[in-house]
Amino acid sequence: MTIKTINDLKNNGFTVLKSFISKKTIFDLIYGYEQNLDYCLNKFIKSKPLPNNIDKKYKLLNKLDKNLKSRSYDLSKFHPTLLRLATDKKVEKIINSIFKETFFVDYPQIRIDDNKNSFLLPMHQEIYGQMSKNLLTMWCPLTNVSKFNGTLNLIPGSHKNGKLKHQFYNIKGKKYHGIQKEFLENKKIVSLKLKAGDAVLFDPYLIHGSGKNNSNKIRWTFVSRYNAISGIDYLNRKKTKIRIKQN
Ligand SMILES: O=C(O)CCC(=O)C(=O)O
Ligand SMILES: [Fe+2]
Repeated sequence: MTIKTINDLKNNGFTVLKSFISKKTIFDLIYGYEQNLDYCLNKFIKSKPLPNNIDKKYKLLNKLDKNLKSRSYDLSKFHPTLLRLATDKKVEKIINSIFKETFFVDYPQIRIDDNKNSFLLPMHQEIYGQMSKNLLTMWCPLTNVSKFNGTLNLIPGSHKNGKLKHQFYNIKGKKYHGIQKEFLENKKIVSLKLKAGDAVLFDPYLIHGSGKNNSNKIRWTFVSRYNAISGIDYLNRKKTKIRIKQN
């Protein structure tokens, strides 16, 4: 498995680990978020029962109080279930087998993508804003994903061109860092079709972004980043900030 993983990463810039996350872990992550939503919804709804699934709860909170929905989201990355998965023994083992050196865990998060498509990331390279040039991102769908209901879009092999020029794009009133359009010309974008619990590990220079969700179910995704110590300029250059600048 590790040889295939390493070859895939080298040749394609990403690798898929089938059924990497257990059903129990997925349940715990979603349930942790659901309790966060329940707490917020209970501020508004005292008498009637809450909706019977997490998608409905998220949408209801969004309708009742967008700001509170955003605040509950801000807190979600600190939930123990996310920190536990990000530092899971199995995850640590595979990252160790690739890096073979000390690394740091950063930015565990849950993504929530519904068909409003308000948070789609344009095609980008992960490297900007991270700590190490030797970086791996772990991207795990918690629901089944496809081109139809939104997924990770990527250009296989695109990591081989190294760091490419980015710019800021204004999308739905928000500023997003994305690759300059010229690098996407005549490139074939692949939309990964995966099952809940599969995991993708990818290279910091792989061009990737968000696929649109056209379904009425939310796409729930877990993401975390692993920074190998040898690629961290913060330890080598006095004037360098901890994160690689977005420019
Ligand atoms: O899940 C997605 O839509 C893309 C996630 C991504 O590229 C990121 O979080 O950096
Ligand atoms: Fe990304």
